[in-house]
Parts: sequence; structure tokens; C-alpha cells
Amino acid sequence: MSDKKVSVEFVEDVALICIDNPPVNASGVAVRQGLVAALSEIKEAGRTKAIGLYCAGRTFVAGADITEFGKPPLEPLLPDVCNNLEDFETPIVAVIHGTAMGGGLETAMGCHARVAVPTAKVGLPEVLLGVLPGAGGTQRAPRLSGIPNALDLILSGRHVPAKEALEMGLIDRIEEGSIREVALAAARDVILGKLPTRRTCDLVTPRDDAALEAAMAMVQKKHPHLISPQKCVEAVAASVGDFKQGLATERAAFMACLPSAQSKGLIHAFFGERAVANIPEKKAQARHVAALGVIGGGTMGSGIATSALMAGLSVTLIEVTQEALDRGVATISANLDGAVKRGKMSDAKRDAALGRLTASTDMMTLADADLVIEAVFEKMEIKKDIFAKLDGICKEGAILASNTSYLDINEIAAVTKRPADVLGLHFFSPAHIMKLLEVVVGTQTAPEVVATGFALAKTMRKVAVRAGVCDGFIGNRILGHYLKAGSYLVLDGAHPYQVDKALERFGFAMGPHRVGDLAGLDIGYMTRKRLAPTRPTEERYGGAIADQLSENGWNGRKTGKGYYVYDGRETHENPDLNVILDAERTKAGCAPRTFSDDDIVDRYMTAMISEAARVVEDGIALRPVDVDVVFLMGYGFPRFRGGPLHYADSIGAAALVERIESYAKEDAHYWQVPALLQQMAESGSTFADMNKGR
Ligand code: T1G
Repeated sequence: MSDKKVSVEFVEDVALICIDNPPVNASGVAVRQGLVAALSEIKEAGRTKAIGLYCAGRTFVAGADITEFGKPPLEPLLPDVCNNLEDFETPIVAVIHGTAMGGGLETAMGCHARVAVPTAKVGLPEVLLGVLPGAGGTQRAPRLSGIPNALDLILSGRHVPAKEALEMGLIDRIEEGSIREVALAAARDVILGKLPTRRTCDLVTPRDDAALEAAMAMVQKKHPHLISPQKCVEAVAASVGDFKQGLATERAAFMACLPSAQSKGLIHAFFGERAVANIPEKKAQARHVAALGVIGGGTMGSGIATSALMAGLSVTLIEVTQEALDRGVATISANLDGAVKRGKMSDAKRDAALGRLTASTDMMTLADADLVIEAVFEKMEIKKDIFAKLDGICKEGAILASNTSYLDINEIAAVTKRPADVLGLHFFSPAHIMKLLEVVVGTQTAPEVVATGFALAKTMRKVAVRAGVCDGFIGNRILGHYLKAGSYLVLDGAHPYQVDKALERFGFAMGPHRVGDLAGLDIGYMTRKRLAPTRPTEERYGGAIADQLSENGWNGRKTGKGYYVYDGRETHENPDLNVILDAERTKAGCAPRTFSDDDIVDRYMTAMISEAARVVEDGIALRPVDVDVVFLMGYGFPRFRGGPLHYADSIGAAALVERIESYAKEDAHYWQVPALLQQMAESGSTFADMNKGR
């Protein structure tokens, strides 16, 4: 295969330009140079009356090549290529299939007409990478589709189906057929005058100041931390004026966003979500999974069952009593109704999904299941009992998985005669919405069983992260550690509300005390009680205040009271909290002191980074980016910060070691420098270095 990314084919008075740059025809420098060369070749040939531009492979151009971001720009730049296409004297029709995203849609909008196949999608998702359309999208989209549609496209980053794109005026026609044939026919229709062409830059954007003001107010409220959404609105606002001036405004805004830490964090998240699929077991043959068993119809079990049904699998739900079973089925049904309301599935698809659900109190009905997920109460004895039974019931080759959030998968596997077929599949609540899935690999788990876990995740539209066995795996182990830092801060004088506000200003959607109230303070209470017998004597106990709340029956939202008081949709401060704070501080002999918001964030994040470094050190996570993806997808870590270890690199290992050593003067047991961090401080290496090539 030649290395040429762009080829030209002459068919009578039509020229076909084909871009072929797998996997997604990203418009890297070779594609840009190829497009410019193609135009000169066509000009030289001088016999072409219309040009069809299309792509080989699975999609039209899916955007600029993000791997080139942050590197010295290579000419020609994409905005110039789009202007070249637009200014070319021979009309060009772009033919779109797959996903024309960002620079891909901008390339098409630089052409003089656009045709799409019915399954195509278009979008301008640059804001999800902390930038904005930088190749004319903020100027051409409003001219084709009006300001409200352009703002919707650019601020949501959503993928718009062809039919809607036609209604929005972004494309001119929908055509079935193989892409090259559609491109040839479309170009011929241009020559025959059956497909009108025009230069987008010649169109005028209808004014809509109200839409611009509303959009600016919305992004300032919804994305207070982010730079690029506001820049998007400013650039679109310039589209009502002179085109070239608008392009200059867009360019300046783009160059202001590109070097930002936010954009680097968001791009790290984008590639991270893809990098975590690179696992040692990647080449192993996954087993076929069509029939899933789910044991337990509680919140997690019914959520997992819902997600599997939405993914097209058949599900057998098992519960001990008919009453509990009915409750589980009702929850699944409500979840599916919710998905219909959110437009995630049609009524017909919901009914078909319910048709694939079997509910039973008899575990023997799982004899033919391909994979069974146990999602019962977090008690080792109960889980062992279930796995021993499943071992005797399930067919050979069936995979047995536990949704445990903390417990030892090896210990569970050991009660079966098929430990190689046992793994952890740790979903996050609500399981039919949360995208993260920790695939927990036991010492005896077979490679094809791990590969099956990852394949199932893909089927269920989850992002799977491989985790080793330890208490709490990747996420909950780190959570357990930094929540202690949070509890020490409160014992030492910081108010829970100040801690929440400081971390929400840092970018978390909710501070730890609001999250605790949402999840239920009783979960933390039971974990502290479970770990009490093994807690090191020298470890300071930070759970006294939270224990008191639970012992008062205040377990958060579900009891109407926790750190906060919940009255319908209203949330208020808990007037009884300060009494408990004072009493427990006195009991613990703590003289309250004040903490700045920065100090609170620094301690909280340093604690998170420390345990995350140990998780990488211990090989529980394959790479630092795996920890980042776990926190971005499962723990509400602010996406623009890229995850705890990406964020750690912005501080630097040496500074982190220094910080930990200063905190250790207060508590040398809790604040210990991880060996990995010490090594990095000495060698000057970063977590990013550790992600490279892995
Ligand atoms: N650049 C470089 N690599 C890309 C890429 C891109 N734009 N898009 C995808 N890849 C890689 C990806 O990392 C993966 O690699 C492989 O392709 C398959 O991707 C000037 C500034 C198109 C919907 O934001 O949303 O244009 O892991 O697994 O699930 O205005 O990829 O196999 O090594 O995601 O089928 C704007 C980003 C860029 C779209 C396909 N464009 N891509 O999803 O495959 S900024 C985007 C996607 C821009 C201009 C600006 C999705 C997809 P690997 P995949 P998929």
C-alpha cells in the first residue's frame, strides 16, 4: 500500500479525491499536503467540471489529528486547506459517511455542497477537547445553519445524525450507496445542475443576539471552570460580520485555548479512555456472551441487568424471594422507562429488552448462562456460598463474575473448581448510566476470561479498566485513603461545608460530604466497621464524626439528613452538625485550626495522588492513565484536570514529596512518601513518561 494519504481519480469530466488515512482519516499533515497537491493536480489536468471528495475506510475525516496538538504546527494548516477548497474554481462536493467530526465537518463545509449516507453523523466536538472549531467551523456553521444550531453543535459536541443535519442545513442531500459511487453521482449532478453549489463564505449569518447572550449565560453558569465554551460563543458571535475577520477571531480564540492546561487535561482524558483497552490479554480470544445471569435485584443488580438488556443481551435475574424479584423487575422496568424518556431508546426497543428478561428464584435457570454476575450484599460468606452453588450449576466455559466493590476475588474463586473462569466486574452506581467498569483480574483468571470482560464492557458501552486484586481495587482503595485526609481536615478544624466548596471550586461536581450523603453514609460506616479489626494501632481514626451521624440514623439523602438536610429538591445546612463537630474534636483532643481552601485542596489531592502512586507501584493498575480514567469515569474527577496523576504532573514529584514530608510532621503514619514518587523526584520523571508506549 502506497504511503499516499490522498489520491485523485479522473472519470471523464469528474475528478474524485479519496482520503485514505486509517483508522479515522484524521487530517494530519500528510492528508493536508495531499489535499493541496490533489487540487493542483486537478487544476493542471484542466478538464474537470466537478470534484467528489470522499474517504476510504470506516469514516469521513473524524477531525484534525489530535496527536499533532501541542507540537510545532506543520504547513499547510487545516484552516488554509479549507479556504483553498472553498476558493477552488471547480465545484467540490463532499460525500460523508461514518463520523465527520471537527476538522472533518469543517473540511466538508469548505466544499461547495455536502452529501451524506443515511447512517452518517456530523459534529463539532472540539469543546470536549478544550478548544473550539479552528478551521472555519465557527464561521461556516452559522452561515449554513444559523446561530442557534451552530451554538448547539459547537457547545454540546454532540454527534448529529444525517437526517437532522439535513434539516439543519449542514448537508444538502442524503444518498444511499457505496461511497465512491455516491461521490461520482453527486459530482455528475453538480455538472447537470441537479445539485446546487455555493461558497459557504458568501452566505450571511442571520443575527440572533438573544441566542448568543443566552448561550454565554449558560456556559458561564454550567462550565464556570472552562475557558473554551466562552471562546466558542465569542467566535460564533463574530460570524455575523466579515468572513475573514471572523476567521481571525476564531484563530485567536483557538490559539488561546490550545496551550491551556484544560485542553491538555481533556485531550489526556480522550486518549486515556482508549489507552486503557491496551491490556496484556488483548490478543486472547473472548468467549461468546449472549445470555447473562444476574444474581441480586437490588440497586446494583437491577442496574447491571438494565445495562445488559439495553445492550441487546438476554438476562436471567435471580433473587431469593418472589417479593425481592418483583422489586428488581420493577426497578429494571423503571430504568428502561427512564432511558426512553432520556431519548436513549425507543418504546419498541424497551419492549424488546423487557422481552429478553427472565426472572426467577431458581438458580438452576442459570445452567446455560454464558456469564453470571453476582451482585448481592457485600458479605464474603454470602458471596462464597453463591459461587460454590454456581460452580455446581453453570455449564463448562461459563464465566463467573462478582460485582464486589472491595472483596478478594481470589478468595471467592477459591471456593470453585474453575478459578480460571472467575473475575471481578465492578460496576458503578447507577450501573445503567455510569460508564466505568473495573475488570478485576485474579491470580488464576484466564486471559480469555479477561478478554471477555473487556468485550462485554464494549457491548455494554462501558469503559473497562483492568485492575489487580487488593482491598478496593483501584478506585475504592484510593478513595478510602483520601477520604481519611478529608476526615482529618474536619477533625482538625476545617468545616465539612468549606471542604466541599473548596473541592467544588477545584472542579468536582460535588464535594466529599455531598457525595457521602448521596451514596449513603451507612456504606462508609460499614466499611469502617469491617476494617476496624485490621486497623493499625498507630493509625489516627478519622471516622468519629461520620460514625456519630450514622448512629443518629442520619445516613444522607435516603434518610433526609446527613451532613446536609434534604427537603424535597431543596438542600440545606444541617443545624445539628456543629454540635457534633465540637464534641468529637474535644473527645479527640483536637484544637481546631483554620485551613485555606488551597490547603484543603492540596492535602486532599496529595493524599489521592499518594495512594494512586502506590496502586501503580503495586501493579494494581497497569499504568498511571488507568488510574486517571477510573477517577474520570467513576468518581466525578474534573475532566479538564485529566485525572489525579495527570494533575500530579502539573505539580511535579519533587514538590509532592516535599509537601508530604511537611504534612508528615503532623502524622508520620498517614503521610508517607510512596517509593515510586521518591524515585520520580530523584530521576525527574513524570507519570506521563510511564504511560508512553504502554
Ligand atoms: N486524531 C487522532 N487520532 C484519532 C482521532 C483524531 N481526531 N480520532 C480518533 N483517533 C484514534 C483513536 O485514538 C483510536 O486510536 C482510533 O483512532 C479509533 O478511535 C481544527 C481542532 C471518530 C467517533 O474530537 O470521537 O478537528 O486507540 O476508538 O469508537 O477544528 O474516535 O486505536 O490507537 O474512538 O469508532 C475533533 C475524535 C478533533 C473526534 C470514532 N474530532 N474522535 O469512534 O473509534 S479537533 C474529534 C472520536 C479538530 C479542528 C479541530 C472517535 C470517533 P487507537 P475510537 P470509535
